Amino acid sequence: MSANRELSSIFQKFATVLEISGASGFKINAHVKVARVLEDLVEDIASIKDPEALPGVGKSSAAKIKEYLTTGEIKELDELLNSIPAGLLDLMQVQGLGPKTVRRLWQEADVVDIPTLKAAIADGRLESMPRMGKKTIDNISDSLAFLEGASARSRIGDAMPIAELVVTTLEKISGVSKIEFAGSLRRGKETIGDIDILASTIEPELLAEAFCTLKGVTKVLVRGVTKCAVRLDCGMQVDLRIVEEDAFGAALMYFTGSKEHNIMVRERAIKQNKRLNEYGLFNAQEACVASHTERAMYEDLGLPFIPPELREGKQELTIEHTPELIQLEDIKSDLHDHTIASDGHLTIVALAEEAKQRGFHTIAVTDHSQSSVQANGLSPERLLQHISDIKQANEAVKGINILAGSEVDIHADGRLDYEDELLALLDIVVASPHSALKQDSKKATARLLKAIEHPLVHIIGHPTGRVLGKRPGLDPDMPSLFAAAAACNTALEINANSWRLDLRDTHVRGAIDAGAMISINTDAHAANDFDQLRYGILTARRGWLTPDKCINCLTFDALMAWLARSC
Ligand code: DGT
Ligand code: CA
Ligand code: CA
Ligand code: ZN
Repeated sequence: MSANRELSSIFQKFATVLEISGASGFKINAHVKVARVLEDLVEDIASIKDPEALPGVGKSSAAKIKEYLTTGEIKELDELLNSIPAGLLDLMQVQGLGPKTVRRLWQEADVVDIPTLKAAIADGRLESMPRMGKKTIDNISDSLAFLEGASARSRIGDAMPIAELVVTTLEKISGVSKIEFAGSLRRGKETIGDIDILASTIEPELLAEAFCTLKGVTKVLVRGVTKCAVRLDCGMQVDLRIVEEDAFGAALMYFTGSKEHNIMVRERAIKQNKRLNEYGLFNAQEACVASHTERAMYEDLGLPFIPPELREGKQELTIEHTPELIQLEDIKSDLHDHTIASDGHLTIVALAEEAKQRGFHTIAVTDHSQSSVQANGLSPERLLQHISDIKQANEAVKGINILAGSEVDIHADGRLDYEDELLALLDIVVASPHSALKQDSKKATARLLKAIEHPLVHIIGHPTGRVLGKRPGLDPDMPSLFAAAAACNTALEINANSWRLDLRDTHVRGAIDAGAMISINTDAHAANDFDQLRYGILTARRGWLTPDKCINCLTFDALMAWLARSC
């Protein structure tokens, strides 16, 4: 983490702890403001001599910044943290609990951590608190249950960079000839139980030593010359299996899984009078007929190479040819992105430059609409000004097309957050649900259908509004949405942000089977959000998406024609 971001999150935490402690609103806001300034700061804070010169940073905040940069801590924050029960901060992870409520729970119901919160719900203490309705308590219970169910697995956005770092670190160890990650991560699942790494080496002791002493290892669970397992400080477990180079393909296939896929492939081998395991594929005479590469293994079984993302034990063994699944390089545009006009961190021009660097021919500026107050959504007047600013930027920046768009809220009843006359002025309209995400399935279906059928809507953004491990989102009747999207030629988004991945893999499959078009977007609020595109691609591939069904793969002219489609 850069010093800017690290400090920004420390000031955010400072503000939270102040609020829990009952500090004045003025003091809390001052800390929130500094957190924002630091997050948006382009230069490295460590290189700034006098932080007080930054707008929004006062004398005492500047002193804290300096203290942190020189000592690595802020004494006042440490003292403050020591003055409140440590478990109160854990409560902040419960969706729907903010610092104000946490303070009330602590002061009025003796709640100090998650276990005492559960006890307080169970024994009725919460219910007896003034201004604490049954609905609020039910929401807290739901969030607690969701938090528990989700905590065992990690999001792919957290696991992937760790696995890649482990692989790039270990491939430099002397003797290592092959190393790759396998398991659910290689299959691109949205959450990962543990990271599985496979390696071949002529010096297993050396590799085991390097693995067990990797940075971040807090516990060595297994240490041997064929298998090691460690726990990292982030809580994730990493398994390493050291296999013979000759059998790398067989081992990679086995440990990539899924278990269900392995079972199906093994049954196929048995029908052919062969035996399949993690060491190879063997014929009736026990001679190894394939083990080097996965491709050779599948070929000998009479199968095309099956991309890891399809190996879920579904219909993947029925394919005759390897499908040309979508790849990162196929994406030529990003059609859902934010700027400083709403809650993004980039200007229109900076956003366009980022998109250009990534080889896109088009970027759509789709800031939030008026009802998204917390995201600084644009009033109709501001949107009109924004459209003209975007058009101006489009003239000024060469080598990329900038579309004027909006991410317009879909209200609970399906109405859109701007009048049609205003929406008609835009190049592109992404309509997304942001609020009322707990409405029942019937209402959610009607709501989304109305948006899909709206003639000015091009894309439905993050259709369910789920956030992994935090909230389940809407639960509409997906097949009827897919059918409507196909009929109206409205694209459904795969929001590539690894917190969302919405549509999810199984939805993508359903949508394209129904004939709907897909759009994969990063929903970028900052430059590095573009790096999340890969997770959207993995999700798309798990849904068997090919580039011809994705509007982000169209050429500029074809995209403009698609946007102008009548429906
Ligand atoms: P995860 O870690 O829960 O996200 O999911 P995976 O798929 O990575 O599962 P994991 O780590 O337990 O095992 C890695 C692979 O090893 C798995 O995908 C398939 C293979 N494997 C593990 N246990 C078995 C088994 O009992 N039978 C078969 N056929 N394969 C197995
Ligand atoms: Ca695994
Ligand atoms: Ca494992
Ligand atoms: Zn957005």
